[in-house]
Amino acid sequence: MGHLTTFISLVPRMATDDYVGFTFFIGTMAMMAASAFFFFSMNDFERKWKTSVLVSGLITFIAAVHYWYMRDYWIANLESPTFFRYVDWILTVPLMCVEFYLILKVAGAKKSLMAKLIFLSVIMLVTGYLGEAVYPESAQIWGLVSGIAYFAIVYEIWLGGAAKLAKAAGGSVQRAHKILCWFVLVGWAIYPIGYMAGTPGWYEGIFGGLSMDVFYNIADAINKIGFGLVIYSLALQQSKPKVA
Ligand SMILES: *C/C=C(C)/C=C/C=C(C)/C=C/C1=C(C)CCCC1(C)C
Repeated sequence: MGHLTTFISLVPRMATDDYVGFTFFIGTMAMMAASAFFFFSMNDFERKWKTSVLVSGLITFIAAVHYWYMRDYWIANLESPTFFRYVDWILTVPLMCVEFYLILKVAGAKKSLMAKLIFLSVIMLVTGYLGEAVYPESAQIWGLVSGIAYFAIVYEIWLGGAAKLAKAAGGSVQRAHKILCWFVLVGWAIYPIGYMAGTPGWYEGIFGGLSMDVFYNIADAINKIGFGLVIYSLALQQSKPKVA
């Protein structure tokens, strides 16, 4: 009996109102399932689109691995896994920038567009990390700098060079680009809300004490899986149907 009790106590106890833990578990499973879906479907497409769908799968796979760690970290410490969170983002967000480049290549997108978006995303994430983890007393200033980099990304894809390329590409590429733009404008805007819910500042308390990680987890599921599905359906439209 003694042995049995020891064994049982190794299984973590989860509170039924632990929404952070709940969304970490769901998030892990969703990212794993999405990765399997993208990886297994990738060979249905022509070479060019295969790469795009592969990148969709890499984004959700990298997230799945980090969610696995974050889930464990949360269970063990009931504390925000900030380190794993940002390692995940610093890998996956630049890959999302790569997706913009890959779909706009048909209209002649240059590597410099990709480099610009990646550069802005790194500024956005590094300053966000500094505000969240290193200098929380000046979280508002770091958050502001991060927000400016975020708006520069939004500008580039909605109105800047990427927008012009999307227009030149026309058809289903232009439509997919537009949907990705909406993801960045609306879906990505959930992150600064999570940041405000979890860092000190004038905005403290306006999010009703909802946990930062709940915002981040919901946003990740929407953005990573949704983004991937937009790419998947574009690849589907662009590939000739396979002869049965
Ligand atoms: C898959 C992960 C994604 C798409 C993560 C995106 C993260 C952001 C858009 C974060 C933005 C932030 C701000 C705009 C200001 C406050 C600090 C951040 C890093 C939360």
